Amino acid sequence: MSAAVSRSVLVLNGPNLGRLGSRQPEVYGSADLADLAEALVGWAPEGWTSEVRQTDDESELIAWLHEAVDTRRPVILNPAAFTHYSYAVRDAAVLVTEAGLPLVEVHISNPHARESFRQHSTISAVATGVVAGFGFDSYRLALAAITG
Ligand code: DHK
Repeated sequence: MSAAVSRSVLVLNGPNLGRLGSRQPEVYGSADLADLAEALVGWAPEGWTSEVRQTDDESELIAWLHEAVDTRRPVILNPAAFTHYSYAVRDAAVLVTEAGLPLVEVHISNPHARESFRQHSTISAVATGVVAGFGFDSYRLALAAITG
């Protein structure tokens, strides 16, 4: 039997998401990651917490996924552009789900309604589930799926 799953959710965000608030607001909205972290506090059920992180660095994102495995934390992952080409992030995501931990892939926009290069995800096939196209509500829905 595997160890218990933590109630502290890692909310990991990939490249350029540190620019939320000013980056293409017509696509990504005008709220930033601090607003997301605050919203997640309100969305978390009693006894659950979340921690929002962002990096433009693929190796740092992979290290955080390894950390999730080692500390048995569920993951909400917006891999941003890494979604579309990173086999290294995919391989790290597999470690999370194969450890019996939920990993929900999220996107603020709906990549399927955008450029063709965004319509392939290396992550989706190894994620527990995917939520896309609902703005920051994509994260709310992912949190609801994890906290059940
Ligand atoms: C964010 C990005 O930065 C893009 O590279 C993805 C995703 C879509 C989002 O909608 O959150 O294509």
